[in-house]
Amino acid sequence: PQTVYLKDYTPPEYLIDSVELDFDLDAQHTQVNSRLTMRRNPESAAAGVSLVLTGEELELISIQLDGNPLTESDFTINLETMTIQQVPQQRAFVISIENRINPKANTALEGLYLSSSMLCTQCEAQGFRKITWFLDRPDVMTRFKTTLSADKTQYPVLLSNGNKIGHGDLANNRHWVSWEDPFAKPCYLFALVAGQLECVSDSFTTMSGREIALEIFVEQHNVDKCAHAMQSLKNAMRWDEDSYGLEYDLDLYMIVAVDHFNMGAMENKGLNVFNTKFVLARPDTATDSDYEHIEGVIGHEYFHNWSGNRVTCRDWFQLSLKEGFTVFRDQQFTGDRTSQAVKRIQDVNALRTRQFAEDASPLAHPIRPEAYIEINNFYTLTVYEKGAEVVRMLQTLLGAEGFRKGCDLYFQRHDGQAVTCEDFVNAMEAANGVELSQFRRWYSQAGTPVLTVSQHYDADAQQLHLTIQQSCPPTPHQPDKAPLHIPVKLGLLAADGSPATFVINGQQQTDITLNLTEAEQSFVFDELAEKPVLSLLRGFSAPVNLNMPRSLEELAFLFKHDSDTFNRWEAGQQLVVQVIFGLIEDLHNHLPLHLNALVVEAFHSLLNAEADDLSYQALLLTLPDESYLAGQMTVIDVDAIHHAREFVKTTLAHALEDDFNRVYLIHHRDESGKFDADAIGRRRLKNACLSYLSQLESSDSYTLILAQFEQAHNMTDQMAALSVIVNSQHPAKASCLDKFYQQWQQEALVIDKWFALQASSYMPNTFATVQALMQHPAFDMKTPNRVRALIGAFSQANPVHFHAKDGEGYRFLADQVLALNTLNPQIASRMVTSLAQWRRYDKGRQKLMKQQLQRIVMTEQLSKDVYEIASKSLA
Ligand code: HT7
Ligand code: ZN
Repeated sequence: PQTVYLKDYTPPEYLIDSVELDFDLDAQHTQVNSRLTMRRNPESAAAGVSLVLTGEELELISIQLDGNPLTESDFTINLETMTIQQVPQQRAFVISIENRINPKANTALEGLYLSSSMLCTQCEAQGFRKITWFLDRPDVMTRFKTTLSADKTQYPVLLSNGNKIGHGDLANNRHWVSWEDPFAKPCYLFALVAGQLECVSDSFTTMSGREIALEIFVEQHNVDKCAHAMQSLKNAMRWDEDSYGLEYDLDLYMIVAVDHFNMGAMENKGLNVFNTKFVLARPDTATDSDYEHIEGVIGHEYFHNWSGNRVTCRDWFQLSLKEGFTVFRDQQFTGDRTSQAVKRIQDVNALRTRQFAEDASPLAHPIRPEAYIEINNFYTLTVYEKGAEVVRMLQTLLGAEGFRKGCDLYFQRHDGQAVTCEDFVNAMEAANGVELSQFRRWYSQAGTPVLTVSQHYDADAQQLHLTIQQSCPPTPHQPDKAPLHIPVKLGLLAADGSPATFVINGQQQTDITLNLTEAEQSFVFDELAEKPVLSLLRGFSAPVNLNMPRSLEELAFLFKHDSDTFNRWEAGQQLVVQVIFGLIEDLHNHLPLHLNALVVEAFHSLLNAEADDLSYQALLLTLPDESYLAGQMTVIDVDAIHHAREFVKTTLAHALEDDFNRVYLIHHRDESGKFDADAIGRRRLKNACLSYLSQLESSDSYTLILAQFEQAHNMTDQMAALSVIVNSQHPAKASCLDKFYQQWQQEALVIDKWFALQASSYMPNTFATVQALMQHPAFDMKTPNRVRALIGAFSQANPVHFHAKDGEGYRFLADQVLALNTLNPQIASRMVTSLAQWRRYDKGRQKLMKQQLQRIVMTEQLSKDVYEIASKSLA
């Protein structure tokens, strides 16, 4: 397969000023008629007179140039393109094409496809070329007029981008609807939807007083699960006006929820298409976290209207320009709507566990990659989540006001354009009169930097000396790294836990952002009468690893006193991490395990402290994930990690049983249907306690858990109980699982939870359960949510069983990847990434994982998607 390089970018040779698309829709035989008004791009330096359009898996019916039919000698078609030998160079011309496609045969869910009984499209990144021949690249922006015709009974609702400009009836029970989008857009933002859909409507009045119609389209049985999505949309629209001064531009905003979707949602202009998972919610079917994710994803897609649609990407290497920025915006939004402290911890936790692993793997790449085989493989944690961290660092460096000025200038300069990450940084510089040349390295350099910190307190001089060295491990094609511009926020604590005042650069302060720009830098903090405790990298001000020796006492002190909510949580995590690694060493040396009393004491005082943010309190009580712990080990030992972590949890449960019971009972009440921060926080804290109590495996704890399962009227409590039951020897396990299935078998999203819970269980026999679930009538390889729930949960959220010593987990995954390869390459390649970390395991597992990767790579007719991930993993 061919590699595409950023360095080879050239402007398009031709432009498409407008396109008229006519779809004669049918599940198996859809005819597409397109009329492209084109001209040569005056900015192109290329000399040729031929026109190359992209198109894949299309059946040509006819083609004309300026109304004259072309014959076979006028053009050539291959697997990916159509080349028309000669087109006018000095004037506009019209290409008219008729072609046929088969949506039902499209299991890759890219282009036009069938989801349940509705037709829908997914065009990002390069799906439009599976609809018709076009210039399928984001820097070709076109005005679209689309007419859809279809059977009136099967497809009563016909939607596309922009405004509805006409409709009517046709013979044979067919009808038509025309849509026009007044904004020029790249074809990746094109969408159409046709089906038997119900519409939930509302409206929003913008800051300038315009009334926008809001419409959510779902299948009839889901109408009662749209209220939260609608409210989320209105919250997002208001938030973007208040926070960025950005107003919606069309008169209509539509969202359609579909069962079959490769990702979370898609920001098509005026017609978002969503995975049902990020729209549908009712208190009894969706958890509190589902509610928060829905609001976050609705916000994310809405925010793309400016950061992505009005200002889009020049080429796909610039993907983080829209994705990193939009993730940053949705993180701010969710933080404002819920708790900034909790949101930041959740985001950093995900980043450190998953993106840091990607950055340390053979798949590491900069947030602006330089080469790809299949662009769909670059919708990564690095481009999205690390990309958002880079935008956050810009905000930290420029201050909230400076950052906003930079955003205003960016939108003003580039409205209606397809631009680059460089343009974004340029706007930040110009608006603030600063120079960010070194900062730009974050866009081109892969890998997670390491900050090695040493400190020395000079009592005589009343000074703290701090030295920070930065380095970055090599990543593929980047053996040597240059120093980055890293903002490091810090504060100091006095012995009584209060903020310590210090003097730096002649100024008295209690916190500061240091600018690291060199490989090694030293800082002196004056006027410190006593030795302070350092709280470094507050708010996780940069996506780096810290290498800073700390005593358990110091961590326990910060866990109690740090005023920075992120670092307080972080101190608790590092305290437990150090203890767990001590236990892992004991396990390796066959020594008996003991839990350090400091940990028990820290958790005891936490459980007895007053708290106003209960969700934050629940996070403070949660032990680091096994996958986070794995990321900290040179050679990952999944069994020892699991054993040591369980030992800590069980010992805490025994030592603090009364505290866990008391806090559980204080917060246990039926508040189903209440989604304010207090009610959510109470559920989170109570369920954190329940999880500890379940470790006791006592008849009292079994009774408590079963009662919660049976009496729950909301999915958060029901799932929390079922989850601990599934991960225990609870005698009612089989009957609870069965009851849950019977209760929810009509709700696909709840059944996904049922699959995922069983696939991620630590209990023995899980692999056999997973194999049996593959044969379950409700399992379907063509439904990505189901595949993620079963195969994804097993391979990504069940380290102990996926990494079983005999390699059965790896073999199973490779079998499924190969089955998915032909059905849905995007989903198949996502599944391969679990094998990419093979070098991090012991020799025996390395060999077994590598064998499966090799087996995948050697398979004939491998998709580009799977080939790229598997071959790069082996490199
Ligand atoms: N911008 C959207 C990306 C997306 C996507 C990419 C490849 C294949 C399928 C896809 N569905 C959606 C989603 C987003 O980031 O908002
Ligand atoms: Zn996005």
